[in-house]
Order: sequence, then C-alpha cells, then structure tokens
Amino acid sequence: PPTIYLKNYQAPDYYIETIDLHFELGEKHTTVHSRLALSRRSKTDSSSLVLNGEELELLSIKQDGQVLSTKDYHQDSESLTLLQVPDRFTLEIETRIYPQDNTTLSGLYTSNGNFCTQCEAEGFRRITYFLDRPDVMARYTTTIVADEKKYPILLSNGNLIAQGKRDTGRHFAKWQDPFPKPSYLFALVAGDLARIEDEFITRSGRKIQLHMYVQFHNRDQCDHAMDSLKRAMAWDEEVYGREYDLDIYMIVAVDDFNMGAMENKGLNIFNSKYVLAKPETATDTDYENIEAVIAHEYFHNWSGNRVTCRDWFQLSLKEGFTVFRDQQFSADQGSSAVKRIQIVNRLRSYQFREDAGPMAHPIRPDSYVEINNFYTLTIYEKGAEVVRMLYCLLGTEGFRKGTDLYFERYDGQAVTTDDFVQVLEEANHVDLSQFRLWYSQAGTPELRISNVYDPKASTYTLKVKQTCPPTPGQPHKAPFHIPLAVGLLDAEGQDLPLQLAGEVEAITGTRVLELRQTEETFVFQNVPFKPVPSLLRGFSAPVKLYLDLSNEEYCFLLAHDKDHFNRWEAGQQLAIKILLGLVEDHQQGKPLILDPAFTNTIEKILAGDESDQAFVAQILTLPSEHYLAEFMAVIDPEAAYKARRFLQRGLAEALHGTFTTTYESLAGTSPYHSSPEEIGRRKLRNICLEYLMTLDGPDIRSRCLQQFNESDNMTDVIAALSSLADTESSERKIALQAFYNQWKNDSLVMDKWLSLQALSRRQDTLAIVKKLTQHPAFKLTNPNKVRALIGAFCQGNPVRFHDPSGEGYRFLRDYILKLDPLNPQIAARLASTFNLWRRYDQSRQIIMKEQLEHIVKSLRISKDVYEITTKALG
Ligand code: B3K
Ligand code: ZN
Repeated sequence: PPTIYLKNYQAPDYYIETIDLHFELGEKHTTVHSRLALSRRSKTDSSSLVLNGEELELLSIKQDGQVLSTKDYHQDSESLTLLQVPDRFTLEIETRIYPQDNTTLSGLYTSNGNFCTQCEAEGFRRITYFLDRPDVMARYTTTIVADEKKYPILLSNGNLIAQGKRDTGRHFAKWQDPFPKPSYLFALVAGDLARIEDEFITRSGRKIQLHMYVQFHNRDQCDHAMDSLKRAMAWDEEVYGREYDLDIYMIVAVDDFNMGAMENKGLNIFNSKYVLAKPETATDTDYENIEAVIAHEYFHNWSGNRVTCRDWFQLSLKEGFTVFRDQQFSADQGSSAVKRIQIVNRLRSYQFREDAGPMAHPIRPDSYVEINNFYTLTIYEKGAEVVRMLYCLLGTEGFRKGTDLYFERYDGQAVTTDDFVQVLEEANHVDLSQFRLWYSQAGTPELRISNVYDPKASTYTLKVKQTCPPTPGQPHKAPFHIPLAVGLLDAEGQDLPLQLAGEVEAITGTRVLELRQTEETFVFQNVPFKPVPSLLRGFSAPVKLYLDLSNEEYCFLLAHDKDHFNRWEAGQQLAIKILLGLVEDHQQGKPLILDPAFTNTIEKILAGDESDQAFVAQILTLPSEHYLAEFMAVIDPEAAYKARRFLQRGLAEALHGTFTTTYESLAGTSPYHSSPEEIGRRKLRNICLEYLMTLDGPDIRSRCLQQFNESDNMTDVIAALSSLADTESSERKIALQAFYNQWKNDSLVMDKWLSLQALSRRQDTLAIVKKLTQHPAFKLTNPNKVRALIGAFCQGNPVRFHDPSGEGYRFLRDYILKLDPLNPQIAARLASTFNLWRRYDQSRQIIMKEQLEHIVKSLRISKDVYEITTKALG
C-alpha cells in the first residue's frame, strides 16, 4: 500500500458546491443516489476527475443528465475516474451497498438492527463516490426512505425540511444542512429508538432542541449525558464566546462503534458507553468520561466543524485543541488537581511509549499509510499538551484573543495547524517560530536540571539541559521552546519571591521560565537560604524531568507544595525511586524490604487534614506497572508487578489499622450522588479497600463481599469485585456469579465483568480469558467486547500478557488475524500492542517478533495492520 505525504498536498481540482443524497434503505441492500454540483477550482492540464469509492456497486452515472457508458469512465477498487469532464457540471451516481454485512463499522452499517454511519476519516467513500477529503466542503440535502414500522426514526444532519409517506409501508424524511461541511461529518441514522427531549436557550436567546436517541430499555439512562451537554453548551459560550448554530442538536447512542463518539454536524453518534449512566450500572469514572466525551463532541462544533482541517495531517488542529477544551471544561467541574493528575498519568504511561516506539510521529505527521492508525495519543493527548503550552505562554486573555481571531478568520474554512499558530502570534504580537517545532518534531524531550545554591552571593542557580531522543526519520532534533513553570520553597514550605538576575522586582509564586536553548542557566538572586525547588509545576510541558532530589526533599514537597500537581508528583517520584530499588532487589534474588520512612509518609497523608479526598486517593495510588516500565532499560513485567505488589502489601500490613479505620469512617449514606465530594469519598474508601485486600485474609474478604452485596452503586460494587477477582477464594466465585446473574442482559455492565477478569493478576488469567472468548457475553464483532476482554488482557495486564511462555503473544496474534477481515481498525489497535517488543529481554523479543512476522506473512492483511506490523519490525 502507498504512503501518503504531507509535502505532496495539493488542493482539489474541483469543488463540490451541493450534494443531494437519496437513500433507499433495504433489508438486503441499500441504494444511494447522489447528485453533485461540481465546478473546477483552477485550470489544470487534465480534463479527468478522480472520485474516491470503496466497496461500492456502481449502478449508473449521468453527467449533466446524459447517461455515461463504460468507455467514459474507469473504475478500480478504490476510485472512479471520469475521463472527460467540463468546468461546471452535475453528476448523478447510483450505487448499491450492503450495510447489514458491513462489519468494519466504517461507512453505513447496522447496529442492533438500526442503521448508522461513521464517516471519519474516510468512510464516506464507502457510501458513494465522492471527493472524500476534508478540504471539499459541500451543502448537503439528504432524503432517507425506509420501512415505516422498522425504522420510524430517520435522521441526518441539519434541519428536517420534509417528511411523509411513500408506497407500501415506507416513509421518508428530508434533511438539509445549511452549513457547508466536509464529507467526514456526514451522518445518517434510521431505526426504532426512544427520544429524550430537552432544550437549551443560548445567550442570544435562541431556543435549541436537544434530542437524545437510545434503545427503549435505556430511556432511564440519559439524564447525566443531557445535563453534561447543557453545561458544556453554557461553558463554551462563557469561556470561548461560542454559541451553537443550528436549531437542533441530536445525539444517538449505538452499541457497535469503533471509538468513543463522533461529532457529525448536528447529529453526534456515540458509543453507548459514553451516553448511558445510572448509579446502579455506571461507575464514577463512567460518569466523568461521559461528561468529558459529550463536551468534547459538542466543542467540535466550533473546533472541527465550523473551522475544519485542510487534510488529515492537520488532525491535531481539531483534536488537540478540542481535547484541551474538554480538559478545561472538566477541570472547571471540580477537583481540577485530580483531573490534571489523571491526564498526566495517561500521557506518561501511554503517549510517552508511543513517542519511544516505532510509530512515533509528530503531532502533525509527515506521512501515513492508513490515516485511521493516526488517531493516536500523540495527536490527541500530546496535541492537547501543545495547546496547553500555548495557553501557558500567552495567558488566559492572550489565548482567548487568539482563538477569537481564529474562529472569526477561518469560519467555514479548512485550515492547518500553522494557521492556528499564526493567529495566536498575530493576536498577541509574539514570535512562535521556534514553538512550531512541537508540531514537526516527534519524541519526548528530556530536561536534566541541576541546581547550586551560593550562600555568599545569595543566589540560586538552575542549569537546564534539554535533549530529545531520535525517532523514526528524525535522528537529530533542534531545541524546543518549552515553558517551565517553577517555584522555590522556603523552610516553612512557602513560595519564595523570585527575582532573576537583572530584574528589579521579585514575583511571588509560580513563574514560567521559557527554555529555548540546549543549555540554559537561570540565576535567582536575593535567595536568603537554600530553597527546595518545585519544577515543572502543573506539568507545564510534556517532557521527562530529571532532577535529583533527596527523599527528604520529596517528602517536604509532598507535604507543602502549593502546587497540587507537584505535591502529588513528589510522592510519585519518591515511590518510583523505591520501586526501582525493589525491582533491582527482586532481579538479584535479594529479599524485598519496606522503607519505614515511606510508610510514615503514607501514614501522615492518610491521617492528615487534606479535604480533597480524591486527591488523597490519588497520592495513595502507586505508579502503575506501565509507568514504572518507562524507567527500565529492559522492561521486566514480572519484577515491576512483584515490586509494586510488595510495596502495596507492605503498606497494608504496616498501616492495617489506619486503612481499616479510614475505610470504615468513609462509609457513605444512600442514595448515590455523583458530586465531586462523593466521588472523592468513594475513591479514597476504595483505595483503602484495595490495600487491605492485598493481605487477602478471610475477614477482609468477607468485608469486601459485604460491600459488593450491599452497595447501591456500581463504583463500590466494581471496586469490591475487582479486588475479589484477584483472589483464589470462594468469595470470588460467588461474587462473579451473582454479578453475572444480575447483569447478564446489560451489555455495558457485562463489559466490566469481562474486563475485571481479564485484568486479574491470577496465574490462570489467560486460561480464563480464553474461556470467556467462547462465552455468550463476548462477541468478536463488537469493539467494546474486544477492548473489554482482549484489549484489557493484552494492554492492561502486563505481567500475565508477557508471560515468558509466549502464550499471551500467540493468543493476541490469533485474535489480530481473526479480527482483521472483520474490522481492520480494531485489529490494528490490537496489533500496536507489539510495538514495544524491542524493549523486552531477548527471549520475549524473539517470540513477539515471530508473531509480528507471522502476521505480516499472512494473506490479505489490511493496510491498517500492515502499517503497524511492518513499522514495528522496521
Ligand atoms: N473525531 C472522532 C474520531 C474519529 C476516528 C476515526 N477513526 C471522535 C473525536 O475525536 O471526537
Ligand atoms: Zn475529537
């Protein structure tokens, strides 16, 4: 398959001003009639036109009303070429497609018997022939005709302009979208669904209808999503001055969906996991995710739809910015420190791995084989960090000036990340040319910082060195422009006034140093005594920080830092230091010993008076096995697991009494609330339970089973059940069975049941997972099930997946090959699990490599899987 390069970008030869679509939905197949008004953009030598199209049966073509014959066009599996076309003409194309057989979940397909679409990135070409690229923006009119009984609901983008009956039990609806849009934002839904209605009044007084469509039995699970939507709408008006533009906003929930959700204009389609919630079935994390994803898709209406991407290399233009926006929104909903910690945790555990692997790419990639492989943590999460740095450098007001100009200037256009940076520059009269390297250079920069205090001169000097490791195609990197937020603490833990050499006045609190060179020195003056440095506050840049602090200094920061993120970070770095020591001892066969100073620190936190309980819970959560692996030259999954488990157990033994009293004192009262305070309380209580359960005694097991039986909410039930699933006890069996009996008809809850068994660190987990693949609760064609069982095991259970026997690797290979013909996007996601194979020991490397080679050699693998596996071997 060919590689597509950014440097080869060319504007389209033709514009498509309008498209009239007509769908005849059927049980065996669907016919699609499209009428396009095309006009040449500029004079070119060629008089032909190439349209994209895949898996389409071409029924007829008319050019300006004249039927074309086979000698007027040329067809292959990916395109339709019209050999001779004028500068302006109408084109009518009729195609036949098979949505009921479409397991790729791209284009038009069915889920639970209802029709729905997914067109981003290149799914529209699976519906009809088109210039399926984001810089071709057309006005859409869509008529849907279908059986009235089976499909009473017929939806598309924009406004409903006509509806009525047709012959023999069929009916139709006609929708018109007044806003020109790229084809990836097209959507169609037809089915038998319940509608939940609400409304929102915009600040200019317009009334917007809000409609949510779900399966009838889920009608009682939309309140939280609806409430989140209204809060997101108000927030975007207030913080970015963005108002909604159509009179109706629709959200449809479907069970079979490749990712989280899709921002189609006026008609979002969601994975039901990110819509449906009630306390008995959804956890606090589910509630938070729903709020974030609902907001994310809503925010796309401006950052993505009104202003869209010129080409797919610009994906982070809409995704990085929109993730940043949804993160800001979520932070404003409560416990902002904890939200930031969760974001950084994910970035460091997963995006840093991507940056260090064979698929490493800048947030604006230079090339791709299959664009769906580039919906990555780098584009999304690192992309958001890059926007966050811009926000940090420009300040709240400056950033807003920039985004105002961005939306004003580029409304209705398809633009680039460079356009985005340029308006920020213009609005703020700053030069961001060096900053642009964040868009073109891949890899995670590393900062090595040393400090010297000179008591005679009362100066404190920070020496900062930045480097960035090579990534595929980029052996050398130029230094980045990095905002480094710093504070210096006095002996009481107060922030010292900061005055750099040459400055007349000092500033108290955090200040942002701007790094631009490979090596830089910052001298603070009038520093009366040696301070404790608090660097990279709030994680002001997506970098790795190397700074040697003593255990005492870490403890001091953990106790006192004004910056909540850095308080937590001090605890994490201390824990990493200890865990890496334990890893080494384990590898050398030495007995593992618990550091009593660390126990004391944890005890103080537990007994302390910090009121944000979610924050306390976060401090008590030890670094993940994944993040720990980041610090190992050769990843040893077994040692990482053993070390972490030992530390958990050791703390649980030493602080048994404190954990128990904290656990009991945090017992809540019914009914359930999803307020930040209540979420924090449950979180802290459940982390206490997790620690206690590592002791695996009969008393705590029965206490855990009691929590499982008596809780009125899924958060507490799942916490108990996950801990039990890790044990070899009769309580485990009882609870898993009871849970199954109660929830076997709720697909989303069954996903949790599958996941927590796949994540169990029990020795026999792979055998259990294999058995579960045959269970009626599992379904290979449903991405949520695949992620819940196979994804969870292979990506979330390192010690069992990386079993030295290689059984886990062969299991994964089998499923990649089984899935690839059904759903290449999901198969490719699974395949990327092997990306880090070179980071493991020799014998694991050999077996992982064998699996990759086996996959590459298999007949007819998709280009999705081909790209991932060949780059991994590369
Ligand atoms: N824009 C979609 C993602 C589409 C993924 C296509 N493979 C969801 C989102 O980021 O909001
Ligand atoms: Zn998005």
